[in-house]
Formats: sequence, C-alpha cells, structure tokens
Amino acid sequence: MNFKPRDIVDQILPHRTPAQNQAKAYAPANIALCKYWGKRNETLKLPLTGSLSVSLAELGTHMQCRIAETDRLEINGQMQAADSKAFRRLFSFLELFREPGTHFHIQSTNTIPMAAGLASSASAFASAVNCLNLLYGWELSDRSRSILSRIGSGSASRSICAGFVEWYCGEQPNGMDSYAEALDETWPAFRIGILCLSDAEKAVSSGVGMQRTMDTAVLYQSWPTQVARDLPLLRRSIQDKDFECLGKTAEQNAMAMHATMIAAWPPILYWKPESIRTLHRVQQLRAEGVAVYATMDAGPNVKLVFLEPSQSDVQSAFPEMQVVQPFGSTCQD
Ligand code: 2P0
Repeated sequence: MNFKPRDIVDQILPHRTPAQNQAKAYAPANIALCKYWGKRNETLKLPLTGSLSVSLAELGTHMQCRIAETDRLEINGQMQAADSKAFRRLFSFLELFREPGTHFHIQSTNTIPMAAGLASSASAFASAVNCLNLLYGWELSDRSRSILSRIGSGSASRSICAGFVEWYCGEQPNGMDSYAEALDETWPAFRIGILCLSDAEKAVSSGVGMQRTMDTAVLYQSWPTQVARDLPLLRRSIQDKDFECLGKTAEQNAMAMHATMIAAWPPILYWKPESIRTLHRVQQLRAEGVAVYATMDAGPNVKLVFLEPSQSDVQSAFPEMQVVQPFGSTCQD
C-alpha cells in the first residue's frame, strides 16, 4: 500500500477539535553530525539511512497559532503573501491537521540568524507540530510529534528533542518506526560555532539536491556504508566523551556527503571561496593543536564543533562566530 501523509496523521491524531483559541510553542534548530542525505520515500519523507544531530538550544523557532477568519503567516514580523513558498509549504502541511473551514493566523519568530542558512524548515515544522499539539490538546508523545514533524521536513523530526538526537531510519512502509529520540547523554563543554559566510538563497534546495544525488551520482552508493560506519562511532564518542573521534567523524561525514553532491549531474557545489578558506583555516588550527572540526550542510556556511577549553582559540581565529551551548553553561562560564 502507498501510504499518504494524511493516513499517518489520521493514525496519530485523537481528534480535530481545538481545545483553545491560541497556543505558543518553540522548537530548536539542529545541526547533523551524521547527515540525512537521501530518501527512500519522498511523500512520507522517509530517509534512506539514520542520522544524528545536536539541537541548538535557544536558537530555533517560536510559533504562535491563533484560530482566525482567514489564513495568515507572519515570519519575523513580516506578513507573507499567500502565494509565497513559505506560506504554501506551511499551510499545505497544516491542512493535514485541521477540519476544512478552520483557519490559522501564524506568527513565527526565528532566533537563529536567517543569514546563516540555518533558519531551516526543521525548527519551523517542529514548532508548528508542538503548537498544534497544545492548540488541540492532543498530548502527543515525543515520538508521535517527531513522526508528524518529519512529514513536514525530514530534519524536523530531530528538532522535537534537545541535546544529541538520533533519527532512526526505520523500515516500515508507513514510516511509524522512523522517528527521532534524544540520546541519554549530556556534554556541558560541547560547543557549536556558527559562521555566516553567505546569505544568498541557495540555487538547489536540499530536497532537490538529495534526489539529484541519488539519481545521478555513482558515488552515492557509498553513502549508506559511510553512515553505517559513522553512526556507531558517533554514539560511542558521545558516550565516552571522545571529542577527537566525534569531531573527525562529523567532519568526514560532512565532506563525504558533499563529495556525493559534487559527483552528481549537474554537480551540486554549495561551496564558496569563503567556505574553502574556512575549512583550510580549521585544518591549520588543528595543526597548531586546537581541537576544532567543521561541518557543512546544504549551503556554503560552515559550522564548527569544539569544546569549551578551546573556545578562546577558535574565537580568535573566527571573531565573527556565534557560539551555541547545546547543554547550557558550564561552571567555568
Ligand atoms: C541534515 N540536511 O541532516 C541534512 C544535511 C541538509 C544536509 O536535513 O526534503 O530540509 O524537507 O526532508 O529536512 C535538510 O533536509 O529536507 C537536511 P526535506 P530537509 O541536516
């Protein structure tokens, strides 16, 4: 059977009667240490492999939803046209959850710098599901909210949880076993550094990019093998607090993902000269003894991972970097 998003939503939702007139919720953005790159089912956004991320604490999306006369969407205070990409994508998702004739006024505020290419769909769809869960009084589990968010955008499945999060690939055709869960580990000294190198809109969306890579890159055949190696290494390095292993694995995973994109046709080359300069600078810092590693997503920006004791060295090399503490502050802060 070919399951549709509506079939899955019907299975999960207890009812479609709002419990209140408005609700507010939040979800963080996330950065993958082992990337999600390729789907086995486009409609349900089922991934070909598992992935593992870290959520960005206070950097994400605050969403407010009010029952209204007509559908309206404000992002960071700006009203969005009904035929804009953001409006159409969000409301076709919200349509899955409400009775015909119900309308929403959505106000969404991103605390993540839009220019970083990080104000992704992940925190938007996860915050929308969190918001509807309150508005309708569904009291859904993390697992159910993760499955529902995934239908909006794959990586949104991971934005339901804080800290380190693993999204299971699953194998059921209805995707009920493809959800994300937080790892039971904290690492207070863990830091993410965000570098805004370019705010140009990307020419190839990640959804189109992953499909083209699967369809045309012979190198993509190696991607599941890469993930099969990297996921256990990352889980173990988080458990053992082995930062060198975590950093190496995350950087290599990101470079391997980009290698598959570059091997697609037409090639998907998100890198800008500034991205490459940054990657070289990271290598140079490591040669000088600073434990810092890089990761990149479907865009030219570079995100750094390091531990609190290296923060001043990394910050001196990249003064414009915004530092995120996924597990709050350490005693030394
Ligand atoms: C990730 N990316 O794991 C990877 C790395 C981009 C590169 O998750 O098509 O925007 O909506 O499921 O969630 C971006 O993918 O794609 C993404 P859809 P989504 O973070």
